[in-house]
Amino acid sequence: MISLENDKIHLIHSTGNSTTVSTLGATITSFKDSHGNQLLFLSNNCQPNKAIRGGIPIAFPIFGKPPSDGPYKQLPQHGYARISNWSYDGPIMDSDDGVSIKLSLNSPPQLPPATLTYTVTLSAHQLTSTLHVHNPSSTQSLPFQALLHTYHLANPHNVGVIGLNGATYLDKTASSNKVIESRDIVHANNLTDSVYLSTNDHLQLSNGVKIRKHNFPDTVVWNPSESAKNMSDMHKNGWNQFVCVEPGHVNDFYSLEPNCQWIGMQVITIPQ
Ligand code: TA6
Repeated sequence: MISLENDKIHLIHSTGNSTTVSTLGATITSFKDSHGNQLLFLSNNCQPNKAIRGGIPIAFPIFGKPPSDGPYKQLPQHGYARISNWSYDGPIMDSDDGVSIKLSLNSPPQLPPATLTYTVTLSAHQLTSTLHVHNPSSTQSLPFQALLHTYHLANPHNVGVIGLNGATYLDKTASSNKVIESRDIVHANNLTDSVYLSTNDHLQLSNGVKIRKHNFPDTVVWNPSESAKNMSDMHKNGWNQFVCVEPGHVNDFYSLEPNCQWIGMQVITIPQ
């Protein structure tokens, strides 16, 4: 079932799983299993006219701070997608096989043209997010970065990330030194801001949640820890309630050829 409530779209699957998508940034703000257990973190202090703190915000066409030069230098951190109002384009399907919707957004006029389509699909055991980027130009390539900034609801002291062992990461807490990951389970239980490069498309949280990604070669693991006390939209101790595992293409800019499409996907699977 699909129901609309102001700027929110609620999807409910026949198993009882549910998810909610806000048109602000096409941000998924809730994902509950059939028992009503919430799987995504959402701050109690989200602020109007700011990106939603939690859920699955979309970073596009840049990740992190804007470049010092080029067409994106005036953009806010993580770009415009997560702070823009997307259009709800209606249902794709609504059956036992899945409940799926589509949203779309065109780039602001002063930026390189891009047409974004975002589909969210809820099924018996999975939540799938798919970002389609279309380059409408017939002459110019479209440079972009893209990332799904996913806040899994979990205590980072108890739940870690499995599947990163052997990957090289940039430790942004230490001037982005390159480090090779030697841990089987990565616990982001203190200040952590690691950009893992060319990672495995199959990751897992140690609580059983599985993450599969496609066309997102990189994975960011982040916990602001106590530094989050300075974040006005993070509730007290919120940083001890999420594990951010963010599939993205962020180590460089992807160059989408004229009239071409790119698709990035994340599938979150509930433990059986
Ligand atoms: O996810 C990693 C990161 O790039 C961190 O460096 C931190 O800036 C985080 O994103 C949150 O960014 P935000 O703009 O949502 O406060």
